[in-house]
Amino acid sequence: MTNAQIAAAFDEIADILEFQGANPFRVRAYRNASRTLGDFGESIEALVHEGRDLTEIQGIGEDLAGKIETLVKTGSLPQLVDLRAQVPKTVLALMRIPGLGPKKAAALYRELSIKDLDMLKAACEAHKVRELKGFGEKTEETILKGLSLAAESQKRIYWAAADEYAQALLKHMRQCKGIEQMEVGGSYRRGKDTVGDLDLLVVSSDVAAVMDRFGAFSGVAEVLARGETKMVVRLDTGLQVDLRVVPAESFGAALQYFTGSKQHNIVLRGRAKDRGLKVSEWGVFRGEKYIGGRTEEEVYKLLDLPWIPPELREARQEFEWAESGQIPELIEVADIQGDLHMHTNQTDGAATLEEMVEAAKKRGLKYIAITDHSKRVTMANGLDGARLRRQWAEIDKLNDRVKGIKVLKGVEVDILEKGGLDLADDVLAEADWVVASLHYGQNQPREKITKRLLGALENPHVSAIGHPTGRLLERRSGYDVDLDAVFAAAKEHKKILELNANPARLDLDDVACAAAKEHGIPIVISTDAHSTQGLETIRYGVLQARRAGLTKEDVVNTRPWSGVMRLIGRK
Ligand code: DGT
Ligand code: CA
Ligand code: CA
Ligand code: ZN
Repeated sequence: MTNAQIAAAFDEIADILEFQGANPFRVRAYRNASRTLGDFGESIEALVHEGRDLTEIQGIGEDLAGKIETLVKTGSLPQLVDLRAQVPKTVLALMRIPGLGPKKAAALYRELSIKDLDMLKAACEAHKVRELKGFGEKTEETILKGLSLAAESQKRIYWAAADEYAQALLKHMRQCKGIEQMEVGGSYRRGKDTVGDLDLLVVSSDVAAVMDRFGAFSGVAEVLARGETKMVVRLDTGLQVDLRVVPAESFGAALQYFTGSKQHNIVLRGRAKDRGLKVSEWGVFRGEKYIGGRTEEEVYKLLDLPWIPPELREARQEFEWAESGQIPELIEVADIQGDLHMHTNQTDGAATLEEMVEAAKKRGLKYIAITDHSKRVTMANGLDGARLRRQWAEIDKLNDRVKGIKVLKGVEVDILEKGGLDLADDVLAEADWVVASLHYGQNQPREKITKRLLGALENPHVSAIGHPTGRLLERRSGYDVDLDAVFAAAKEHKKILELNANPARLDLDDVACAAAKEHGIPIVISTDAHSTQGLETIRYGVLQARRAGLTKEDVVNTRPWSGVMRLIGRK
């Protein structure tokens, strides 16, 4: 059982409890557990099998630890089975519609007896939904959009979850003798934020052995097809995995082809045609004659191109860059020197200030900013000016004591529904680093949301905007915001925009990050960690930054803190 699966179980418990109107703090405990487990760096299954004490994980008490053990050992959780039985399955699907969530789904079920997606669509189209308290015309539109989003993006998983499966699968396959080369291609290799299925490529002289081993991977629910070179399985979580066994002289060509993207491949085939060549998953050919394809480099070289990093293969600018020898030197995790967005147990984080600092230091970070929530975020026990100043006093003391890392006095200040910030300017003026984020009133019209963000960008104390579009992958599209106006204001007021590395956010996304770069706006990649494990999510952010074509220079937290300070005009 993967960490993602365990996290999903707790998330589902939270959803159903919230749907039933349970105590919000109980709901929150399951949500936090889900996040902690999802971010956790080691295999929880392995910890259970080693008999380790799970309460050592931050935010996991006796009760949750017991549930995790049951889940890992038996594959299911009685509490979740019970809860599921209390709510019709089709109603559970309602909650998953982007823009809905458990609370709204409960209202629809209670007030309009809406029990499934078809009824929901009909009710929206008949304008019945807008008459409910707390709903409006805008909500109806959001739900309809959400319905089509859900239909087209069925069962895509976060890249982070795909990575867990991919690594487990590779580990499993390495036990198979005779495998000469192996790689997972597809959207996974391109680092796309969500992944539809995994595409595994193998070179081996013993195809049958490879396929047998593949079919024995844990969690394979069904073998959908097994042919001479291709095999397809479906895991019990619904994820599909395609396997292709190819000859060594085709490995580069097959890896190139099955890495995609489809659009990138179409351009590549066009280039081949222009040169009187043909490229397929089997190699590069002149007429019937094979002329190469053992490595990807060879494929690209035969088409007069340098090798192109997989993250860039989306038929955006990569061919232009490749032709002119200007493929950006993409940022790497090792370039990151600081992390400027994280929470402690003063608000909704699981770890203490000291634990976060210790963990960051262990990761080799040179500086971090503690950015707990401000008071508007009541559910997270957000800080008012007085509590914040007390935390900052503690940070001062900590900096005297702890060597090798600088801890910055920060805050994630809420951008209020009515506009303006949640903390007074005289408080913000004392901070080293201020992230301004919007958490409430996300359904406001475009003009209003944009105005709120522009207001935050105008505030002289704000350093950066956190998760600027508010999207949650597969859950809700971002709020309606004029990003061009945000870019223009960020440029004018010399502000930084965040690429939130949380695998469910990745916000700004790759396309928006590339646009920000065009506008000359620096990006900060931040984990928004809510536990010490959360600090590890930085790699998901870096991967998205690579897809945006960002280099070390484009990302502010690759610089020493003094360099960041200069950029935000602080002394
Ligand atoms: P996914 O799985 O939906 O997240 O996205 P991909 O990109 O992994 O797509 P997938 O698994 O359907 O196919 C893997 C790669 O194989 C894809 O990126 C490009 C290549 N491919 C698949 N079908 C076609 C096709 O019809 N034409 C071309 N040119 N390439 C294809
Ligand atoms: Ca795929
Ligand atoms: Ca596939
Ligand atoms: Zn945050």
